[in-house]
Formats: sequence, C-alpha cells, structure tokens
Amino acid sequence: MAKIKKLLVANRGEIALRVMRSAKEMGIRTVAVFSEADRNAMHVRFADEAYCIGPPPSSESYLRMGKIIEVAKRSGAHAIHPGYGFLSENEDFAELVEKEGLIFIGPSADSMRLMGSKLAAKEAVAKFDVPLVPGTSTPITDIAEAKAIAKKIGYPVLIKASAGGGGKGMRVVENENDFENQMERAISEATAAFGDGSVFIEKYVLKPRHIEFQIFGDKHGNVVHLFERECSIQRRHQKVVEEAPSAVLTPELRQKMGEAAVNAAKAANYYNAGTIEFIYDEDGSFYFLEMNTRLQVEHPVTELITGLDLVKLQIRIAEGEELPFRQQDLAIHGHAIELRVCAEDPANSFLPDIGTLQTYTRPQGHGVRVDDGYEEGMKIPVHYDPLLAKLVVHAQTRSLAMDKMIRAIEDYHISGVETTLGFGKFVMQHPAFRAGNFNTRFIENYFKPEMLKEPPAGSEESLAAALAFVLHHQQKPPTAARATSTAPISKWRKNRV
Ligand code: MV4
Repeated sequence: MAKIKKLLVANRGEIALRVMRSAKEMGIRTVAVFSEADRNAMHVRFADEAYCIGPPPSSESYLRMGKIIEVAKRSGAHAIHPGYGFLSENEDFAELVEKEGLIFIGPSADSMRLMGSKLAAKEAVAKFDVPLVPGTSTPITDIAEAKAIAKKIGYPVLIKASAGGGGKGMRVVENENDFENQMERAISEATAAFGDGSVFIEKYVLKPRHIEFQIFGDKHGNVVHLFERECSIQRRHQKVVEEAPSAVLTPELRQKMGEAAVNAAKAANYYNAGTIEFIYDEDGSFYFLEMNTRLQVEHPVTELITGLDLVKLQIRIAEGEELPFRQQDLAIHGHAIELRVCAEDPANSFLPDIGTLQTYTRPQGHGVRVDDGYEEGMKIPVHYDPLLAKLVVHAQTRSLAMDKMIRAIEDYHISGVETTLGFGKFVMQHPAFRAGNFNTRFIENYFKPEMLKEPPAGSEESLAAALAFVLHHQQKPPTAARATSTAPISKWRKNRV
C-alpha cells in the first residue's frame, strides 16, 4: 500500500520531536507546524521544513484543521501524525485528512467517534465480554428509575457524563438523599460542557488502581496487546508517574486483562495504537472504563519493556502493513518507570510555573531516556501544557528501576522554574510506592507540600535520612563504624534535589 515519504507532525514540544526522530530513521522527510510562540522551538529546527500556522493560542494555531491540511498539501506531505492532545482525538479532523487524500496516522474516524462516547463504548465492548463496572450502559434520564438503580448497586455511586472522560463530568453521590440534586447538576453540567446531557451510573470503586493496556491493531483485523502500564500516581486526573509492568498483576491476571483489552479493541474494529483503561479493585476484579484513541504521553515505558518503537509501528500500520508479530512473540523485559517533569510547583498545589530555563542539564547513563522539547535559555510558553520532559528509566527489576530514577532525578538540574523532579524523588522513596502498595489516592493519602522542603544540613531529619540511606544500601548488618561513617552522608547531602 501507500508508502509515506513525507510526514507532517501536527504537534509541538517533546512529542513532535519524538515522532520526527522515528520518521527520520525510516527515511521519511518531516514537516513541522508552529505557532508564533514556538519560532525557535526544537521541533521547528529538527524538521526538514517548518511552517508558521498562527498566533500562540492553540485555537489560533495547533487546533486549526484547515490551515494544517493546507500546509500538508502545500509541502507535499503524504500523512499527518497528530501526536497527543490538540487534534489527536478529533474525529472530524481524521475524516477531513482522509477526505483530502492524506493518511491520518491513527485509528479510523468511526473508532474515534465510538470510543468518544463513553456510553456507546460501554455498549460496544459489553458484547465482546469485557467486564464493566456494575451500573448502566445506556443513558438514564428518569430520576426515579435512576434512583432505583443506584439503590440496587449500593452507595456510593458515580454519575458520569457520556461525553466526558478523563475525569471530566463525574459526580460522586454518597447517599440516596443527595441523589436527585446531584443527578440534576450532572445533567445540566454535561449539557453546558459537552452539548450532550446523557449520563450514566456506576458503582464508585473507592480505592482503584489505574491499569491501562497498550493495544495495536492493523488494517487486516489483527489486534495484539503490548502489556500494561500502571498510572495510579495522579493528581486531579493528571498522571505524574507511570510504570510498566504493574507491580500488582500476576501473569494470569495480565493474560485475562490483555485478552479483554484486545476484545475491546475488536469491538471498535480498531486499528493503529490505542489504550484500554481499566480500574483494578482491591479484591482483584477489573473493569473497563474507557479507550484512548491516540498514542499516549506514557508510551515510552511500553517501548522500553517491549523493545518496540511505537511510532514506527504506527506509521507502518497507517501505510497498510500487517502487524510484524503475533501475541506469542511478545514478552516483558525488565521494568520501566516514567516521571513527567512538569513546570509546576508541587509545594504550591502543583500550580503551573512559567519562566526561563536558566539551568537545564539532563541526566545520562545506561537505561536513562529523556524525551524533551526544551533547551537551556528557552522560555516556557504559557499557552500550552506544562510538560517539560519525560524522564524514563529502564532496569532489570522494579527496585533497580526506582533506584535508577532517584539517581537520574539527582543528576537532572533545572533552575528558573519549579518542577516535579523533587516530587518524583519523594514518590520513589516512599515505602508504599516501593512496596507496590498504592492506589489512585496516593497523593492525597501521603503527600504534604512541606515534605519537599530540604531539611537544614545537620538537622535531625537530614541525619536520619542519611542514616536510612546508608542502612538501606549496605548488605552487612550495620556496625557502629559503618553507621557513623561520614563519607556517604556528605556526598548524599551535596546531591540532594
Ligand atoms: C471511576 C472511579 C471509581 N469508580 N469509576 C477518573 C478518570 C476516568 N477515566 C474515570 N475515573 C474514575 N472512574 C468508578 N466506577 C474512579 C475514577 C478515578 C480515577 C481513575 C483512574 C485514575 C485516577 C482516578 C482518580 C480519581 C477518580
């Protein structure tokens, strides 16, 4: 089928660069688009050609479908990769791209439309034996009927908007007295936000873990999964730490969830890269929540444990090639962890912090990958999401990966803006995270902003932390001489982030 010789990347930042690197390795020429705020951006310099598509606000640049397609045609590009965010899950864009005779690197517009409606998605996957949270999978409007269902499921319940997703348009109802009021609000909010007031009800899983499966389909009906990623460390539905594989899945459960994920993709006649999001309950049950019809931010952890380049796969599949492997050819190698390095201040409610990257030096070494889109001296634009970089590590075991992440965080030097680096170190050192014993409430349960403040040198806290470090890293039982040795303590203190 159609070979792609020139690719337009309709995105910016780290993902635009990451997509172009793979294209370049495949001998595909690259076209960048950029807003006036990104004139000097790395993706613009990396591309073979670059075109300005408008002023800084996304709505006047990276979201302009017509303008982007016009650039694609003018530059002679054969295909468009949307990255994540922006137009990546816009089925009208996918449709328009193909109508103009270009290749959209992603699923069909029909698959996107189906999965964009949470209710349609639930109905479709239910027919393929995919487990759903107890509740409804059709829209519910009658309050008395809804109340009866909620009572049967048992409180607390969640009311979700069909047109929502990613945490948007959800309401928890604690008891029957609140139900009517909350349902009316949910409907009016959904109508205002999405122009679609359809809502449905689910049992509220109190301490879920977020476990998602990477799937890949080709245009010949083959679908495989590339194992799971666990993304339970989130704040306000923004993921901060992701890892693969999950610390809780047994091989048996992985196989069961993997099969459910493949079935969910088949229910949507899905091709290209997609993610099936499940919640995993304390009792070992799991439920389909939604499907994301794009390449995700956290895809590098899957690349590290499978050895595959997901962008190259996406491009081959868009060209019409068959998947180059079967499920039984795939295996998990080691453990990978990703930290989203965002220009945010974890000590101040994770508020976005804008400014100039005064110092910016990346960590290096075996098993350390940094996907970023900025360099020292660059200003962080206010118009886009605050992701500066993804720090991704790979090691033989989860424990070694956590240790490598701590070292990489300590070797990452950023000044000029506050970042989530110190928060990442807090997570990597936390006993609950280290034990794999956590859920989506990790941050609210364990994190207080004061915990990131550096204890004054020589204080009780800093000595206790240093002692804990020394004890943790020595094999023999501690002796007085070892525990009081000052050499590792001073080195450790010097390197604190
Ligand atoms: C839930 C849930 C508990 N019970 N559904 C949030 C994002 C969206 N994909 C669905 N979400 C949730 N749905 C039921 N029936 C809890 C969440 C949820 C959550 C899920 C995954 C990761 C982080 C989360 C944080 C808060 C709530």
